[in-house]
Amino acid sequence: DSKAPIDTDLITLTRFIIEEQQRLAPEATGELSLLLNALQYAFKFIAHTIRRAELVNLIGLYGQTNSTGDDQKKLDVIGDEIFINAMKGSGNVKVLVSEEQEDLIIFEGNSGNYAVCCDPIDGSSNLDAGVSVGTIFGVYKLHPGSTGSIKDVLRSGNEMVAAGYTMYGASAHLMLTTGSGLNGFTLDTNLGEFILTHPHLKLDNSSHKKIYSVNEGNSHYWSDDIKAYIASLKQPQSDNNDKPYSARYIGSMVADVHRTLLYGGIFGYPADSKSKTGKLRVLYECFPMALLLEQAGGMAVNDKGERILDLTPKKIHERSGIWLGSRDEVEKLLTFIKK
Ligand code: AHM
Ligand code: MG
Repeated sequence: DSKAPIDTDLITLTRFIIEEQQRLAPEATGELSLLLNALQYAFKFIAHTIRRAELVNLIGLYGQTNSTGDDQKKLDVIGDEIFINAMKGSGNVKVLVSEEQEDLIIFEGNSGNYAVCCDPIDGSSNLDAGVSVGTIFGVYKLHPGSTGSIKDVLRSGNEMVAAGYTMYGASAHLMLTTGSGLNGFTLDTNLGEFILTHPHLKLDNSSHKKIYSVNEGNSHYWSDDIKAYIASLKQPQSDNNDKPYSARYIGSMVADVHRTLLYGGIFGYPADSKSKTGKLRVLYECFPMALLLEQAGGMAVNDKGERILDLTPKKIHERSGIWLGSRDEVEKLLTFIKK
């Protein structure tokens, strides 16, 4: 056998992007490919910075609060700067929404045709404990003739042209969709390349134990429907070897969604009587994750059971309740909330 003992024909993210463009949109300008390249640079930079954080004293609070009143971490600020500079430097991005910036940013010097919405470091309350965090992003093409305005991002989730997240865990994992399926990449730190490791990822409904993922500390404030739904999951299940569901909640959306993509189950952060609009943000948390889940064959809905991607936010930092997971799990939830 002349085959080398290692794979010498790796599909890097750059190769994947070029091949996918040739396959799906040979007439495209390549602008989106360049933008995805700038995104992967930001992910590598953030991954590297998080790895070094404890050593170079980046852990802890920055001493300010961000637009939504959270305490900002030093790494939140640095991640935000890395992301903004990468998008500005790409030349392809005209409009940027960041969780860490109250107002949207318009790069006047860029002639690009894209708008990006991002949470540079999601789950940052977990950072000091070394738990996985991530960067979430959604990409839109500017409206025809637009030179960059808020209207380029306040639009239906269906209009996203790309979305994904990078989870900074034991390895850095990038999950990406440009609307034709979901593909997963793992950062090889020695090569400095994201390598395709999870091609055409689909949610598996069958092979794993049943999992629900929600901050149950909020259950006192939940609606009766949600209380009844979660209570039902704690009963032995005939389709789960007569066992109840397992509870798994990391408190870092990227990590909870990543597990849901790989193991199945359902993740939720519903609105409740205390947080009446929910916690997670539509543009850079709910929309990208909803698109990834749908591309993997799953579903994502809000508290009313409406499809997340059909929503149109009115403000850039708008929040929504969200439930996402495999199709059968979300459909079970719908029987409780659509009564
Ligand atoms: P952040 O963007 O300020 O980090 O907050 C979002 C995070 C999500 O990653 C996670 O799903 C959620 O907040 C956890 O909230 P809670 O601690 O209320 O369970
Ligand atoms: Mg955040």
